[in-house]
Amino acid sequence: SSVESAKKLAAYRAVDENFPPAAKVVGIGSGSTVIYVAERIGQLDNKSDFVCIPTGFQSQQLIIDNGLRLGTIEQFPHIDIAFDGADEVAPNLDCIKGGGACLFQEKLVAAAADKFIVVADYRKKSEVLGRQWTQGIPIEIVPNAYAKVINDLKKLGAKKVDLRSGGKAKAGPVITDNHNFLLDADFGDVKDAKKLHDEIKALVGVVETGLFTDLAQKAYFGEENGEVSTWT
Ligand code: DER
Repeated sequence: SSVESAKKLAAYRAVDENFPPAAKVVGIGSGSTVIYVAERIGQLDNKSDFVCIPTGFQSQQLIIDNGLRLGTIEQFPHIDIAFDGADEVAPNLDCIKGGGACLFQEKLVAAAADKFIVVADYRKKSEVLGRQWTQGIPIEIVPNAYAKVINDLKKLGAKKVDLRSGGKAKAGPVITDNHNFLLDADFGDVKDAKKLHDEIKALVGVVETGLFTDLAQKAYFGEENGEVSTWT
């Protein structure tokens, strides 16, 4: 499909243009676009020169499946470059992430990286966060705080807050790789992502938000016409 080829185009171009020859520690994100990042890095002939740090179980499996060396963030708390997908990207490179429920370790790796590159298909480009991604801002919380945090988010202005359900995959709420729950909070257009992040992060019970601000240096978008565009 044009979406899948757009993801691959963005991922391959991002790796080809940014992978440092002397890289020692590389962050690998989660989701379906980053699959192509791991695939492209797996084609490098100096694979034994660096370790890859996962952002969850799926990411860890990507590293293993592509014959890459697996490291932990405990061993390598400083990361040279990290690649990850996003659910939505604004022109200033603020992102909404967490559609895949991996936002905590994704943000930990992105924050530990000298360089953080976002790879996405054309659907993720947005004028204002919250306009293309209408499923709400993913927020990781400590499980027993969910009722309180839902109330707090509504007081902050959220129009709707859902405890993310496992759907057909699992009765009851999604449990993250960090053994927490996820809320999806709809705040409509997010004009100031940093301000909203700070307000949400301050709520007792919140572990981390899917608002990624001041983290990405560059975003690669695979376009429907087979081109790749970038925002910096
Ligand atoms: O959860 C995330 O932020 C992931 O990066 C994911 O949502 C990216 O989506 P993708 O599967 O479209 O790459």
